[in-house]
Amino acid sequence: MRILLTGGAGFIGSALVLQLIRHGGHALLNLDKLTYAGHLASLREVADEPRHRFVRGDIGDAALLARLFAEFRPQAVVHLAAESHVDRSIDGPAAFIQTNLVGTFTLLEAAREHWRGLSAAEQAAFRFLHVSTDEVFGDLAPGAPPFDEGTPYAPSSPYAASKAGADHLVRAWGRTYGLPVLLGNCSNNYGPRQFPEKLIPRLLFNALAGRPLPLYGDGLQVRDWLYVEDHARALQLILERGAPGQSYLVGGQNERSNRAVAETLCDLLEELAPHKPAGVQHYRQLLQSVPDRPGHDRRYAVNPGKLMGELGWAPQESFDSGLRRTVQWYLQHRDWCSEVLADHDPAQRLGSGA
Ligand code: NAD
Ligand code: TDX
Repeated sequence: MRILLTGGAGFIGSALVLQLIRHGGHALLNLDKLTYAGHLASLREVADEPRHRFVRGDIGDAALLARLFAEFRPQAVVHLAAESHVDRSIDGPAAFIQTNLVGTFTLLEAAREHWRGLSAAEQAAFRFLHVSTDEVFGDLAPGAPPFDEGTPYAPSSPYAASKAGADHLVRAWGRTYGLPVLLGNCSNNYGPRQFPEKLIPRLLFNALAGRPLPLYGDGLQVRDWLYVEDHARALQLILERGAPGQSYLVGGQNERSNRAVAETLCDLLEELAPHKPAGVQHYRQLLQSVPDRPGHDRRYAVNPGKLMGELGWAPQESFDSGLRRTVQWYLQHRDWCSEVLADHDPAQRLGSGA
């Protein structure tokens, strides 16, 4: 399949590019703006791959999209480009509205225009897969059953609201115009190549540099963690075998409090990075409570039963094995870390924890 993929220089996008190139004969056109969150260093493994072409550009640029659709003639679109960090959405929501809502609308219109020009058989085979989040469902009460495909939307943060709006646009383009759309709503991902603003890489980078490990509020908020390669495998399955018009919840059934995640990570670092920064006896001593995130959701949890039952997906990593692989990856890829941090904040450097 010829796939136009957006956001493929980001964390999940780069994992999906690797997955689609290694498994299946797909050809990819990877459109990414290279914001602070996108890095060509994350695509080094496909740098010489003829089936992968990278284009730097904005999903909100309608003229660029028209040209790319005409040239590449994609048989599918996989849409991951987004502003993805909740804290940034609280500090400055405008970019989230622009990319996640207006950008998704612009991409849908370009895809619809292209799709209208296809033969009936090509139209039926075409797919628009929108990559979304469990955060659209909002705060899950303690003890309540995990989210499923029927859970009503109730987003809390500007980020979550912008993703919820994008989901609604995608469904509307399916229902009103007949575009064959699919949605994947996934829980918190972790793994290699995640920018160190998100919980796990932030704690990891700070621990290796001997800096405090900030836990918002009481640290007892719960997230449902999934290793990023398991998400990439789920997305490939949904793309290749999902039924148009359907959404699929994706999650690893690994509910953990943030404090438990932080403590497990500290214990892994004791084993894998025993030479600690000056003044650090135990990584756990760096844990520090800081003021809570405004509007912070206490719990997310996902029931992936439909994806498992209908498409045969099952995660391959447990939380413990995935976290170990993640820490090992960061310790072995100091070049990636330095490059990404240098792009972002030259004052920050990784410590010599390994
Ligand atoms: P990320 O922030 O690591 O990557 C986003 C990518 O999109 C970057 O490469 C960035 O340069 C690109 N981008 C941003 N604005 C763009 C624009 N206007 N035009 C073109 N490219 C643009 O995000 P991620 O964690 O990889 O998330 C990918 C997708 O998956 C997002 O849609 C996100 O909402 C969703 N998601 C993420 C998680 C998670 O835990 N990280 C969970 C569920 C769903
Ligand atoms: O320093 C921190 N300390 C802390 O306690 C950070 C960065 C986070 N937290 C808490 C907030 C959350 O309860 O950890 C939890 C996870 O935070 P994030 O990594 O910011 O993720 P979250 O807000 O849960 O959103 C993520 O999962 C769903 C992704 O960023 C989204 O893109 C995805 O849609």
